[in-house]
Amino acid sequence: MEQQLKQLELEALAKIEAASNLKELNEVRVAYLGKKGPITDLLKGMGKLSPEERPKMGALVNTVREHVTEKLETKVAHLEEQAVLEQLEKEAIDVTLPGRPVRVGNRHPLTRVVEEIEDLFLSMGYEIAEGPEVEKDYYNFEALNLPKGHPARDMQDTFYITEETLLRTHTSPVQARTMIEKKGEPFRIICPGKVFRRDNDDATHSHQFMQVEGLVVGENIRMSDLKGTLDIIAKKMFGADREIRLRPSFFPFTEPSVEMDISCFKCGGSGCNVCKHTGWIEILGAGMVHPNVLEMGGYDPKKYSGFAFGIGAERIAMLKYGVEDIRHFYTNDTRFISQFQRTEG
Ligand code: 2NL
Repeated sequence: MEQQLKQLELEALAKIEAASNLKELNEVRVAYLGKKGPITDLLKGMGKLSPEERPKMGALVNTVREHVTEKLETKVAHLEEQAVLEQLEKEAIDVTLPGRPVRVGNRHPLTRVVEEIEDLFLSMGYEIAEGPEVEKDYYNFEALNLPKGHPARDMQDTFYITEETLLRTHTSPVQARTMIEKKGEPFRIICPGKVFRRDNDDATHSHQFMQVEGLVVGENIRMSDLKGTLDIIAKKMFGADREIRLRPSFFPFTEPSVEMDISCFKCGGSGCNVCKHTGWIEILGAGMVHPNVLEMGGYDPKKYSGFAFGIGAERIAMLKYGVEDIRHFYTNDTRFISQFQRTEG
């Protein structure tokens, strides 16, 4: 009987060892330790043994049962741990994978130019004024000394909505409106915004573009104030060593009128392809506000004077960033836009 028990134990332990999952293990448990198993049978048969043999055999059966139970439990624990490890392995996330790059945008070159001009003038105490892009003929032309039939209207031929309503050809109507709003008080403003002209688009012309105009009205505002302000713009936008040159010009809303050139930022004035071998680059138009314009705006031209200027943002951006075709600004090709990388300022 002892021999039989040993045999059973070895058999059970071998089967436990061989079991590869919990189900198989349970089958082993039922087969050997269950109510109908051989060990239970042996215990039941103890009655047939002599009283001397009984305790010895009882102890032996118990030892075998303990061995088998212990081995089973160890194996169960092992299989469960194995299962957890396998699951962890299967669900593992590779945190060392490189992340997907976040696409960072950058400001449009025109926005950069406009914001640079805005920052400069805000720092000098100017306000930023805005107004409608669909304008009345009155504010776009009449109030700026361009009555109906004035030949200079042809230069700014535009898109009419009705006889009296049009897409503004410059941001000057915002300034004309501001004069009325300020009711005779001195002020300094700049007006950035979209303007429209009936032009055929090519590398240097666009039927829509961005303008930044400036207007200062007060007592004793003089040509020298304009010149000093223009000098500051030139140096801020194109470098501290720029010089400016004013040439006489004509605008219906200013008298006298000037055009400002800067010394070439590429060659310094000796002549190159950027300045077309003149040493100078035309940047903007300006002048002293025409007395008629002041008067229509509600300012007495005998007491008040003012200066004004108009800058085309595209032209500035083209010069600053070396853009050869104005249409690049509007076609929204990211290969163009992304060349203007994010830098502070
Ligand atoms: C240019 C020239 C200019 C103005 C704009 C202005 C506005 C008022 C009164 C007087 Cl309300 N003047 N604006 C004056 C001179 C020139 O723009 O070439 N712009 C792109």
